[in-house]
Amino acid sequence: MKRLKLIFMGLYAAALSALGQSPASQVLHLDKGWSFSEGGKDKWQEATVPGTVHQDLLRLKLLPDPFFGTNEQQVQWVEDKDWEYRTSFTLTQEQVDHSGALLEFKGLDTYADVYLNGALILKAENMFVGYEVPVKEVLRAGENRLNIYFYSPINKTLPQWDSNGFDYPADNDHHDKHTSVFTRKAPYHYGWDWGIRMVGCGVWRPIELKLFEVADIKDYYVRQLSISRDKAEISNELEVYSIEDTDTQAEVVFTCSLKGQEVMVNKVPVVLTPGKNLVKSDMTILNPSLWMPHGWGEATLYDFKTEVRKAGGQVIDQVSCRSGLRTVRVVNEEDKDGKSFYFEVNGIPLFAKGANYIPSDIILNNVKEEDYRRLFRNVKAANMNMIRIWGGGIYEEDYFYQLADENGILVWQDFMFACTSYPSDPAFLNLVEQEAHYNIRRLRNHASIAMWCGNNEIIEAIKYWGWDKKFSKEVHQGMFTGYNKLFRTLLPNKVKELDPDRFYLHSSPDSANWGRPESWGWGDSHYWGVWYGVQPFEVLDTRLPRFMSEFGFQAFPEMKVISTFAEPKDYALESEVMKAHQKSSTGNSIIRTYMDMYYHVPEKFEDFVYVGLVLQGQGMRHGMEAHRRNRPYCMGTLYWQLNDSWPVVSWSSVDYFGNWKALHYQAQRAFSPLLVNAIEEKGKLNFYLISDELNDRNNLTLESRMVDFSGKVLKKEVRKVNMKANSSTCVWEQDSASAATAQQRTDALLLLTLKDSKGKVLDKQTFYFEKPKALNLPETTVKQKVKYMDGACEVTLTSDKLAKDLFIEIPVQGAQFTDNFFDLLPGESKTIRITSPLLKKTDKTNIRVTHLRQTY
Ligand code: NHV
Repeated sequence: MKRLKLIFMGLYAAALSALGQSPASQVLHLDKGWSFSEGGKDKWQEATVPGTVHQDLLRLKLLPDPFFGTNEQQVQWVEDKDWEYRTSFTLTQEQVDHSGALLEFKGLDTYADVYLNGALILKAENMFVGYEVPVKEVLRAGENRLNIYFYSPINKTLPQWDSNGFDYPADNDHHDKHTSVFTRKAPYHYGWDWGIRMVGCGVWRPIELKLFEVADIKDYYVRQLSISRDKAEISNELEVYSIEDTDTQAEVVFTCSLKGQEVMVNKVPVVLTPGKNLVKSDMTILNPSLWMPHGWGEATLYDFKTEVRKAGGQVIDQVSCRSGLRTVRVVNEEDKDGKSFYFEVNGIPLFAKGANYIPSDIILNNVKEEDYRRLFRNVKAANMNMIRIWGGGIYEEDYFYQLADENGILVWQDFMFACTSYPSDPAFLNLVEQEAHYNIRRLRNHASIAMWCGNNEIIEAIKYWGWDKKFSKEVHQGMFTGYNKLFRTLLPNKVKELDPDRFYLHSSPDSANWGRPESWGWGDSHYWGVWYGVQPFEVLDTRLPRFMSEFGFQAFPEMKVISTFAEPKDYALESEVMKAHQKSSTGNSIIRTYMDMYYHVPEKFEDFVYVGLVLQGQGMRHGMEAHRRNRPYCMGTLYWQLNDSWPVVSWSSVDYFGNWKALHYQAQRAFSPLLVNAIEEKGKLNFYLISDELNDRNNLTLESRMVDFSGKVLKKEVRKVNMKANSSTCVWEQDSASAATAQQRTDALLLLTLKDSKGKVLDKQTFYFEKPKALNLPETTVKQKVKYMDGACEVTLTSDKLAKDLFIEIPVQGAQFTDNFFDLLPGESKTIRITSPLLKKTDKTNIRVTHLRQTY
């Protein structure tokens, strides 16, 4: 919901009064003149608001760069201090004469006492809610002082920790006293197995002063009652709060438009009674243009606007929102295999392709709109249609969901609870209720939001993570009781009350558990047998979920990222600095074990980093393809994890600086809307065609060409094939034994090309019969020709022999490559365009090319 902001300008006011109107409301942004001090020290320095205390301390060089070396330790003292923020602002007599004044705090992190002109106006205690405080009585003409006293979230909750009787099992909270569970603050601030610990505080979202007359709009809900291709039935539901003592005659105008053209206008006469008023108005939109997820068509958005007008026409308040018309049904029903889990969008089953999203930065205010735009460009480029906002982070910015709406990316929205049990006393439940109320109302108009989920892995944890042994029977039993209060009662009731058309899942996963085969057919699944269970990637072919909501594998970020936090002397897996950037205690040894299964493990650190990237990409790709191949049994795959919140070794596919790891390129390939996929299963070599398109494709040709690593074509087979819409079909099978000889298995590859009847290539994939370490990869020199330009360069690569998993490296963070981590085929010439505003023609930036055979 966006408020139309009237910026108070003399000229504008004069123009309005000439029309017999006066500006009814105005919004002042209180983002200037801030300073901060350690609590009680009275040593004030300039502050940025919105922002966080870490950001301010860093700007003033009072903290070392927390990402560098082992500096994380040097910044921990911040969490034990209180911090004060203050500013002042000036109001004219005319401004204070408005009969309504609301101070809106869109996000305070977390425990804060707020004083306006010396009066305590708010005690905040939840990072995830916005507060609205009526301040008419406290404001004055001239200077107004606003002071915010933030308490150390650690010290604030230590008494609770002391009296609790047991330490909560929040192992990602990197402190021996797990206080994070008591505080409604982003869990990942306290550390995670990919996260730096920086428990800060601050005004993390804007503060606005709204001055108005008569009434203000508290909420605008565009409820989609029923949507079909013929018509959309909408209910406009408005909550207006009148500050008048008596009834006010008014008119509410609801407008729906599409691309600037009005589609529907409803005018509703109303009598606003003092206090809260609800205004409802139904709308029917004929032949609506439906919102489609990425890959299925346009993500059409309608503009909904509502104005409350006084008799006489003067606008009292107005809000607008953009929303797409669509249906999303989560089909989670018992069937012969257990319990299905899939999304049906506009009546059509959707195979969900995507990843799990964590907050983009440990310092949230570092994330700019351009960063979110880049994130969604990356999501779309990898052919995704869904992301899961995982429960250990934050409820994202409005802008985030706006981009998801515009780009056709469905959002699986967790509530912010992850991997530990939580308190469930009345005070805590009350905080959670406010948080659910605030965020459901804030977000429910977004077409992109596909479902709500109570938490990440908590029911699984209470049942299976050994807490029955770690805690007394009574405590363990209490965890179930508390769980039911929070996730099976409070949150679903809030969703039912405020967003009744959306599906709620109490936890992800709901019942499937990777260690229990009998549970695999039941709902969504987090399969961690790959990685934690050190099982080969091939198990993903058969240990199939109904919907994979998490599976993952780590890799180091590439060397240009490592070099931002480590010096060459630290380039060793077990150096202090590298260990400070590897938060998974078993991570390095797991990577090495897998590398040994599939690759020659290189000696050199730089090569280990490179092969690790290749390993992560290829292994995960194997899983994504298995999941797609096995639709409709399995109907989605969201890998762990999309992004990073600082430079670190992690499961991400895009690193902190926006560089794609090999995994992101592999996701792009594996998620291709039309995919050719070969796999050896039970003595057969099977060829699958997998389509996410909504129309069949007929009269296609599938060519399988066997090429040895020097480029000699050994075999060529061409088949006429059809590709069924929105499905996976095995179109061709061969006996493995006849498909390739023993020597061909190690010395040749299959190049699979799918073409339409006009010869246009629809997809192209390579297939190897053996693991990389069993292949007789040739030594070869890759020749490169580079064309430098401002903002871009083009590299043309050729090689006489196969150069497998070729990686092009340039020392520019966040540069975009049209392709990378690919197999350069013998004799092929491939041109890659690299773009970055930092590239200068005259710099002749160094371009390094590595391929697998060079690492042993
Ligand atoms: O460890 C990687 C990720 C986490 O960052 C994140 O919390 O929800 N991960 C692993 C698991 N879930 C998640 C699976 N957890 C277990 C594995 C093995 C035993 C117990 C738990 C994400």
